Parts: sequence; C-alpha cells; structure tokens
Amino acid sequence: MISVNNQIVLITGASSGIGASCAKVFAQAGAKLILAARRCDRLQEFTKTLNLPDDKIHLLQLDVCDHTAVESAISNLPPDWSKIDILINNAGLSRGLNKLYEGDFQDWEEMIDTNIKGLLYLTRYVVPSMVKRNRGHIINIGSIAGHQTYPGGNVYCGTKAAVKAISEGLKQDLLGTRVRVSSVDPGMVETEFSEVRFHGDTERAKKVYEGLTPLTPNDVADVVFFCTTRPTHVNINEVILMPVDQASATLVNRKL
Ligand code: NDP
Ligand code: 8X3
Repeated sequence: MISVNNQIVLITGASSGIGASCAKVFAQAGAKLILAARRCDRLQEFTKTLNLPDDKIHLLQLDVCDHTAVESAISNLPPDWSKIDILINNAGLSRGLNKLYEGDFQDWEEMIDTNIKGLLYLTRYVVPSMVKRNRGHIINIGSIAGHQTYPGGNVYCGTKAAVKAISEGLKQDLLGTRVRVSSVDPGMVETEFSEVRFHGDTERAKKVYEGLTPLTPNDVADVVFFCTTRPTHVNINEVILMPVDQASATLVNRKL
C-alpha cells in the first residue's frame, strides 16, 4: 500500500454524500484536501468537522458546469496547492425519473452538464499537469447505472455510461505515462442523491432505501481509497460495488 500523506487530493461535490466521505477518509490518511462544491456554507460547516490545520485544506466554491470558472479555479490555485496528485470527479446528480418521451429539458441539461461536461472540464484542466509530472490518479465516480439502464433512468444512465466510456478513453490516452485512472461504480448509496433526484421530495426519497440496507458513502470512500493506495504499477480500472441487498440496477431485496 502506498501512502497518500501530504498528497494533494481534489474532490468535487465534497459538500455531501460520497464526496464528503472521501474527504474524511483522505483527511485521516494525512492528505491535503482541495474541496469543491457550489454550496460554500455547507462546505465550510463540513470542513470544521475535519479539524484540519489551514495548510491541509483549501476550499473552492465551484460549479463544475461552468467551464470558465473551472479553468479559473484550477489555474489560480496557490502554488502550494497547484500540483494535484489525485482528482476525484465525484460531483454529479440525477434529476427526475420520467419516461424519456416525457422528460424535462432542464433536468436533462443539468445531468449532462454536471455528470459529463463538468467531469470533462475538471479532467481537461487538471490532468495536463499530472502528465507533465508523470504522476497522478483520476477517480471517476460512475454508477451501476452506467452498466445497466433501468426504467425512467434513461438520461441519467446515459451520463453514467458516458463516464464509463470517458474513463476507458482516458486510460488509453494516458498509456505511456504513470498517471492512473479508475472508475468507481456504486449501486444504491444512501445520500442526498434521491432527494435531489426527486427535487426535494424527502418522503419519496426515503422510500428508495426502505426495507433494505443500502451502501453508505463511507463504503464507497473506502473503495476509492483502496484504488489510490495500490502500488504505483497497479491500476484498478473499474470497481462495481453494491449492497448485499441489491443484485442489479432493478433487483433488490426489500423487506417491508
Ligand atoms: P449527494 O447529492 O449527496 O452529493 C452530490 C454532490 O455533488 C454534492 O456535494 C453537490 O454539492 C455536488 N454537486 C452537484 N452538482 C454540482 C455542480 N454543478 N458543481 C459542483 N458540485 C456539484 O449525492 P452522492 O454523494 O450520492 O453523489 C455523488 C456521486 O455519486 C454522483 O456522481 C452520483 O451520480 C454518484 N452515485 C451515487 C449513487 C447513489 O446511490 N447515491 C450511486 C452511484 C453513483 P453542491 O450541491 O453543494 O454543489
Ligand atoms: C445511482 C444509482 O441505481 O439509483 O447512480 O441510478 S441508481
């Protein structure tokens, strides 16, 4: 196992769920964290719980969909923070569960802009420096939804299938460098994900996890950490992890 002590880890979507858990796990291992999200107040509150000295934490209020903002955030990092070792492309969301032919254009734009274009922007601005230094690791948070499509999942599943293809493409394009790429693809994880999907309908969101034991965001963060701490000649390409209570995107064991 290699150490991430003092490595610079940029996590998008660190104000909640899987991103916040990744921040905790890497903080405990001594990494220096750049945490990004749109909700700066949430990020600041969360950061207090990490109890890190100032030289171990740098916050970015960032909408990953904003191409110019991503460019500016990365190119204006203070010199001590500019050499990113690990990029965790986690920011993402689902919106709605409508049939495709009844879909909402704004929901589509949001998912495509965040899950695909946002991930691409971060990758485009962070990876060149990794290639130059011949070191680094990109972790893309994909999903079981990128492997299996489910009713109403249409566009969200499409974005996660794109993440899968982008991770594979990036791995090929990085061949000949020491830069690593992993896609970590979870099944059901209880976070704010379903609340966001159902536009704040908490009752409907709760039902998604009712009667089964979902993954926790920490379970996913552990796998991300595992990928980054393998010996430097090892690349974990893809991990699919699911709750024991889930057998496929749609087949779950629910005791109600
Ligand atoms: P949460 O809703 O709990 O967290 C999503 C995070 O993404 C938040 O921190 C949010 O921060 C951030 N985010 C969303 N849009 C943007 C944006 N435009 N710019 C910057 N940050 C953004 O959900 P999860 O933790 O579950 O989701 C994390 C990732 O995991 C997503 O990519 C999701 O698709 C994936 N995933 C989730 C699964 C699940 O069952 N929960 C399963 C498989 C994959 P803020 O709103 O402050 O910007
Ligand atoms: C989140 C998992 O199955 O709800 O990516 O789409 S699922």
